Amino acid sequence: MTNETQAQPLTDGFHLVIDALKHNDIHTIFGLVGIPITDLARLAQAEGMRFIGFRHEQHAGNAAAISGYMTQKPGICLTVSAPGFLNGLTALANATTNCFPMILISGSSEREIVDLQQGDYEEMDQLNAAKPYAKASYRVNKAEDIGIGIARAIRAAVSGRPGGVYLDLPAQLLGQTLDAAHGKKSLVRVVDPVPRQIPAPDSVQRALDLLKSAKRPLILLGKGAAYAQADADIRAFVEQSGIPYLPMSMAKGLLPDTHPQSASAARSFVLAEADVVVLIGARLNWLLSHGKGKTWGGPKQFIQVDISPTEIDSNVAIAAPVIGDIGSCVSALLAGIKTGFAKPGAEWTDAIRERKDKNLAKMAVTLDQNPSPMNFHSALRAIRDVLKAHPDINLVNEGANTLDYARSIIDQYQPRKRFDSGTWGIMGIGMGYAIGAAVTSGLPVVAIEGDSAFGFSGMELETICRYHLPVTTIIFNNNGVYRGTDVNPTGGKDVAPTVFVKGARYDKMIEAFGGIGYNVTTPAELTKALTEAIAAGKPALINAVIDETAGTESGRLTNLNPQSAAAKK
Ligand code: ADP
Ligand code: TZD
Repeated sequence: MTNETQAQPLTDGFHLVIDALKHNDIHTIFGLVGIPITDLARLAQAEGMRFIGFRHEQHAGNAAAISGYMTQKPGICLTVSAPGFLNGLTALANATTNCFPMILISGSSEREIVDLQQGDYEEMDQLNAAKPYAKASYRVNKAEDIGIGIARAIRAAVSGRPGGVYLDLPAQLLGQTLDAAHGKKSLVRVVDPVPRQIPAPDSVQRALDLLKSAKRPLILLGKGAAYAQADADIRAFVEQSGIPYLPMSMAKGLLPDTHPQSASAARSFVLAEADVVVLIGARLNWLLSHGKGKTWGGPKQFIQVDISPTEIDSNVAIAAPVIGDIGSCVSALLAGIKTGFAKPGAEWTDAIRERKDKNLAKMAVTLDQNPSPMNFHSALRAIRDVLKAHPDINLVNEGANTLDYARSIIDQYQPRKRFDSGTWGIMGIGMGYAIGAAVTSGLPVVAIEGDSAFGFSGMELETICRYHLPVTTIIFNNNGVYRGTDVNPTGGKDVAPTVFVKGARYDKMIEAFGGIGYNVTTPAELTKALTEAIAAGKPALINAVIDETAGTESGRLTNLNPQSAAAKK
């Protein structure tokens, strides 16, 4: 582009956005086009970036978020204004809640019309709508500020506690021109976006002193620990301390689930009995019963390793906070135990082993059964056995019963390979996470989905087929939300609120887009279909017919239903 009068080469807002992203080694955009960002997407592709186009912005946002979690680089989601932005906002809020770094970039209407509420096409005050749900929100008004705007967004997303950042780009900004040399100079490459944050030595000493006094210590690994990519030191800390550990669902695989120190199969026992618990990148939120009550049994003291100082004492008093990045904190704790640490006594570790053996033996009996129709357990046994041979496969998992059972039955062997409903227990992450994981890793994905959970993002099967992604989706089809047997008490013609079309054939959905569909009713058929689908490396969907009476209402969260909670009082 040139300026006619001065014959100076020009650039514009479109080019500067692309240049700024590339300048920071960001080469993929997940999004959905329309006014005013279609040309931005076209240009990104023309300039060598990958643009993955979705059917709904929420799933593009989820793909960006999971990509951020996998790489420590913010995933980018690009949407149109108002409704497109709002669809993406769900994913941005979910990313912030889960501490995943992503940037939602949305085109917006002109300020002068929005601010006077004069009724523009898809008019909305997006910046203010984003603020409560994002870690940070910015608007760029001048093309020469695009470089600094993208730099701020990147730094805000990944530094400290990661989260979702909103970047508002008004339509007229994209068309603004600028002298090309000036434009080039305005780009900013973010230096050290994820700086190490070294813990204070006295905080490390306090934690070590407490740990050394423990009789029944326990390490609890959360997805912050997986995110931190400090895998070797975390493993060394666990192994050299000899302390039993529990992984939260997305921390599974940080150490292989088959590790002898894993206390997963004795979860209730260790949570109740431990006297000192080391939380590493895990919050004491609802997923951990807020650190109190029956789950946690007798008195205990906590050591909490986290990058966010305000996380400390959020639910219960923390005796020894260690604030810093997990890599630096764990390496300091590891150095501390190397200079002298007595491994936990046999009384504690033997008691855990006994519980584990008992629970695993009980589970083995359940898993070995072959009921007809197939139930959650027999189907998951089949999947578990196939996945054993593919330790590097990415696993996506959502649903209620489908989530709860798969989490405990399917072993993970490598870090950052399990992506699930996370902190909110949200349904709808399935196909977005699957696409994000496949695109980011270049490795196969298996998504284990409740039939209800799948419905939230099912249309993205077309996206999976369009980009030829090696994603196998397995639907646990039990004809409804939780199960398929509820009846309408009035005898009226509407089915019960939890019930779907009986005998639905989800496998036919993927066939519509050229993918491979399987309909299976036995574990043997499921084994065959999954083995074949993984080997083919092509989009596939397995409709696994599950006993419609097998599920429990709300999976394992029955206590959160108001009626059952009230009944307990
Ligand atoms: P889970 O759901 O697995 O229990 P959470 O999402 O509740 O895990 O907790 C993750 C925690 O990890 C958050 O409190 C977050 O601040 C922290 N965190 C994330 N990344 C890092 C990091 N690099 N260093 C230290 N803490 C981190
Ligand atoms: N909407 C959103 C966005 N998130 C939610 N968690 C829910 C609704 C409520 N919900 C659950 O918590 S689990 C679930 C819903 C609708 C679906 C359970 O049914 P399923 O799984 O078929 O996916 P199972 O295995 O049959 O229980």
